[in-house]
Amino acid sequence: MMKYSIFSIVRNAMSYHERWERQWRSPDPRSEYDVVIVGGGGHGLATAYYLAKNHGITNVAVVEKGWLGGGNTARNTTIVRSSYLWEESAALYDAGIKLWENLSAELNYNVMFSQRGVVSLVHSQKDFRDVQRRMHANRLLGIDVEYLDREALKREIPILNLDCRFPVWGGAMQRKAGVARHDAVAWGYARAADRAGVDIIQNCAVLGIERNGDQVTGVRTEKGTIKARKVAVVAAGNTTVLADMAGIRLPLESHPLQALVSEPIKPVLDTVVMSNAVHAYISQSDKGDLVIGAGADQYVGYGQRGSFQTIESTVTAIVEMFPVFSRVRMNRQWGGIVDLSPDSCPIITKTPVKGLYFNCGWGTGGFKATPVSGMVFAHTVALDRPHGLNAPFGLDRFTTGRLIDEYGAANVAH
Ligand code: FAD
Ligand code: PYC
Repeated sequence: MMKYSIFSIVRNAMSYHERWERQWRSPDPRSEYDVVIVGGGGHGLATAYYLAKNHGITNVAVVEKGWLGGGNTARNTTIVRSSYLWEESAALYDAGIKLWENLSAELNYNVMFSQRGVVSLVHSQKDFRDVQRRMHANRLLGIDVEYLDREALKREIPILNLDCRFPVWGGAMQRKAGVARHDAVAWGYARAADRAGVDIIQNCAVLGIERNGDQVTGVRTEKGTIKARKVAVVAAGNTTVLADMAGIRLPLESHPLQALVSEPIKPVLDTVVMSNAVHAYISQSDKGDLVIGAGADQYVGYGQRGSFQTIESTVTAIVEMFPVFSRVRMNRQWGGIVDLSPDSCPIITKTPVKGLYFNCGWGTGGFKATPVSGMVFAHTVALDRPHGLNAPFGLDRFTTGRLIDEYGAANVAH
């Protein structure tokens, strides 16, 4: 694999950039693998990478029905933070931030992780209590969240209109939080996994999960049957479709979640601003576009679109908080299908079918967890037992009642 560096850029400039290597191969599927991963989003590709890197398992295929990162991985608004309420989730997401901090160097791929801070606005006494509770819980766990009052907020974000329809009282800021480049994450993991010997098979939907009694034996795909000792499903909004194929019911609902971006403008916003109360959030990409997100559409469905009233209420809220953007034109709008679990936490688990594993339920917040999700899922699949970080996130919590309620901390997108 060609190492990316200033020297490779110069060398390739000499040949008019016509000699860059392909980043990964496109092999035909073999008849059998040790592990088949269903879903070539960030989580599936990261799982393949950590299976190879941490467990030496390289006889692996990632089977993707579309193209890499065409699911939620490249449809999301890229917020990375660890400001969750409960110990179990804060520990998981904070371990994720540590992986993000070294990811570009580790993958030799610029994932543009930018720790520009994420602020959650407070508009009422209720918001204040929620945010303070979460902030104190975070600080006890060593997570860097601080409260900014109105004056401090105005200094941080001069263009924020504090006296909008729901006046802003202040906000909780995590400075280590930020954004990353979504498709680069998928591509960086794909390139590194391919290098380790993983076969990445695109345009190949899984149509069935094959089993012999209570043992998984492989997957039936558009390109034929592929045998596997283990099948690891990481299919986000399509998870329950795959679970049905194996005769398993999972406590998930699939909802559209949408986002929109504006035309590029000069840099005016250097932090991410979220408001739980008005269900809107905004950041500015390195390219200059305003990246705007909304609350999830309340109906279930698989259409990657979303409803007009959500766009309208989101844009209204953004313009009230940032009147300076009132004449900016929006360029594109889209939806992704998110897999919402009852406690807004992921499910990273073995199943009653031996050799079959699911990693799902990340809902509106899984981009930030891509590295850590891949790392702990690879551990679960390789060793047939959870990593300490994902042990609390098994399926059994829905029968024991040990739910980890992160509905509030899941933030604006709910
Ligand atoms: P995906 O990238 O969706 O990958 C799953 C893959 O499985 C897809 O590529 C799909 O094609 C494939 N697949 C499905 N069925 C099959 C099949 N039968 N056969 C083969 N392949 C199949 N999270 C954050 O942390 N921060 C945010 O700011 C944020 N914003 C968001 C904004 C929006 C608009 C959306 C939609 C989501 C947002 N999220 C955010 C959530 C985040 O995007 C997801 O949790 C995360 O990307 C899930 O990654 P994944 O790899 O599991 O899923
Ligand atoms: O998890 O922080 C988050 C988030 C913001 C928008 C969508 N998800």
